[in-house]
Amino acid sequence: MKKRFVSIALMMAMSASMIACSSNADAPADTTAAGTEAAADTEGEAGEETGEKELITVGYAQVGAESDWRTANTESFKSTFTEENGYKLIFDDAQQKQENQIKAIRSFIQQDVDYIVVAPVVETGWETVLEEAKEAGIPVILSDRQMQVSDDSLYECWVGGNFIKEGETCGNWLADYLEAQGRGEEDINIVTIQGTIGASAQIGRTEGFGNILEQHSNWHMLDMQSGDFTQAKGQEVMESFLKSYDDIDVVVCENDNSAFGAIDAIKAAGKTCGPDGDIIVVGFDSVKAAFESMIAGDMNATFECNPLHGPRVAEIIQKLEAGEEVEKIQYVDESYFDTSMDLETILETRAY
Ligand code: GYE
Repeated sequence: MKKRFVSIALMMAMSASMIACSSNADAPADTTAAGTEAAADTEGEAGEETGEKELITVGYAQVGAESDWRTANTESFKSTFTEENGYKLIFDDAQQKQENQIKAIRSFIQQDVDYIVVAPVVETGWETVLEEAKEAGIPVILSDRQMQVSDDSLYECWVGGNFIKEGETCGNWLADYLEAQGRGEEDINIVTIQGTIGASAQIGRTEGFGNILEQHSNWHMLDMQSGDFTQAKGQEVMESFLKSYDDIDVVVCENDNSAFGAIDAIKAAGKTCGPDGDIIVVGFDSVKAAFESMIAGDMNATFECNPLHGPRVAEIIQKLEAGEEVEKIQYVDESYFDTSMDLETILETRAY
């Protein structure tokens, strides 16, 4: 396995030096030669092992199974990285614990996988294990959430949602919605059920919404607490908010599943929510169940975050296999949905 990586690294170094030497007529021919050599190496190795085309082994260190978004993300990887498509996937569910993810990455290194993909639970604390992967010559691709590392050559690239933008879209939506209701100047009491503290999706959404909050002196953030991106914790946090504050106008839930928990808590407390209710409920992700909740009149809006990263990561791996450059940071386009839209029709073709 490592032999193949060395060949690819060599190819990349060769093509980089060819680019540096400026364009000349020999360059394409040289590239082909290097490519053929690498391909021959790979085939030779595979022939010895299986007699068939060698599968690319990918270890995926997944966060957990905390939300509908996560389930869709896992499914996207499992249906993309199949043997039919030329891969062997080693999947690990870390149950939302960084220590489990670090263990999984170490085990991928031991198994000498070709690529390690990580959806990091939180942003910090990864340097050591990434250095171990680098020493072993295994490229690391980040997907979904980001990592803060002092040396960003420790990973190849990252693909995921723009969480700050999602938070800002949510804030701007709320401003327009209140304005349209003639509540633009009213004092608005807001609570936030945050995601897992330290996760990119929490950090970005809190920051993005905060950027818009700052522009509205009549908006008051009463409290922010983590619901860990789960329905059960979302419900617990909302129950405690409702006990502490009797005039909540808006609950910002940093994912749809925590919004579902919040809605249960609101109803259990004898209050109402949604477009005709006491409390405005917004979430992030735009999973199918959020459409159902909006159609039922419980939720007001959901800000999209696309979980279908399997094919995106496969494309990155194919580019790396071909010795091509990949963009370091790759954002996915996202939208939002609210009850002013034809949600039934959108739901019919919704992929997650
Ligand atoms: O919003 C949430 C999940 O990191 C974008 O993680 C992801 C978030 C997503 O648990 O539902």
